[in-house]
Amino acid sequence: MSQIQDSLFIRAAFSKPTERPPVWMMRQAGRFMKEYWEIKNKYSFLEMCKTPELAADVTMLPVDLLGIDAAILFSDILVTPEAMGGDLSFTNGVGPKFANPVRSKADVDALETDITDKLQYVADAIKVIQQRLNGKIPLIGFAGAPFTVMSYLVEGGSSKDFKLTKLMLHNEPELAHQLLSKIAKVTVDYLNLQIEAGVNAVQIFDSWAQALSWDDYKEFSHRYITEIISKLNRKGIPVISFCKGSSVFAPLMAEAKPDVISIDWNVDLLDIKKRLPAGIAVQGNLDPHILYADKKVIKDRISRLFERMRGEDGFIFNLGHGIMPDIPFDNVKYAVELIKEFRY
Ligand code: 1CP
Repeated sequence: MSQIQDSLFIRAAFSKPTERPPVWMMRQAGRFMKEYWEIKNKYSFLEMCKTPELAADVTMLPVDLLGIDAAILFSDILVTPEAMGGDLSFTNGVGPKFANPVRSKADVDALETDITDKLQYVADAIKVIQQRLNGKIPLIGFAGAPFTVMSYLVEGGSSKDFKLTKLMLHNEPELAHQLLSKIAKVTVDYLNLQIEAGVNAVQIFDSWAQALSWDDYKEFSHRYITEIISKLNRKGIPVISFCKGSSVFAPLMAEAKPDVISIDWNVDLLDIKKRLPAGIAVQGNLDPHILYADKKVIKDRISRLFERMRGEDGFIFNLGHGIMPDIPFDNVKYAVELIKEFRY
């Protein structure tokens, strides 16, 4: 067996026995590290994503400084809608903006779906990262799920209530489906490009699915995630499905046949795992706010989660969502070290 297939992360993702849970953290390659800011102060965010050596430098920060069990490609879910024709900018303190939001049939028709050439820089970054990782730990690639990506295109940026996006789902469902189908096609090609370039796992981020009712989630999100997963060249590559709202949607998410479901912090992790079909691993689900708290609280909550999951195959330690930018680095390092000391 190759070194990577035998790693803690890949074994846990395929629900095989491990001596302890592997650990990585969503948004581990980011703003809570001063070393990130040393790079970010010199380049724009998109320059960092599009320059393979810089993307590799940032990807490697949590590998070298935290000793996590899996690396995640430094990029963003919004590089696919940018490649489709979105005029994207990131401004400090403002977040992402699309200057040309997608609101009409003409806007949807204008979006391109042949994007692999434009996203070649991601394949190049993956190759540089794999040289640096040198088989030490697996590399996770990722993309946004169609509904979450759609929300940025339609709103023109981040949103609190997804008013325009949901209005499109409800008043113009055919147009919404046309847009979601285009994003789904691009996402399949993009994830297969990442697999071809050498990632060892992929994660689909449906960060804002929680905004949807059960029926709308089924019709406008789940259906496209199912389509994407069914079209991935996934031999030996575990697929992780993440959404905020997984404590409700997980049984449905399982029907899309991912290998792992990443669970938010609203639910007891063992209870939800028991409600899923055998062979689906879970990832999660510490409330990221715990990492703001005192070390004794961090230790208590992490130990509690470990004890709850003790003896279960198919458990990847992670947060219920990403690390916030102002979480103290020391606390994150402490949490990772603690988890790495556990033994089943
Ligand atoms: O996890 C990692 O460390 C790898 C890098 C990564 C990932 C997986 C980044 C870097 N972004 C993402 C995915 C991403 N981007 C998601 C899904 C994951 C999640 O839900 O946390 C989402 C929703 C985005 C969109 C996005 N990118 C926002 C807006 C969030 C919102 O509230 O609407 C912002 C601010 C970004 C920029 C971004 N992406 C990544 C970083 C480090 C940053 C900050 C850039 C900066 O330094 O200013």
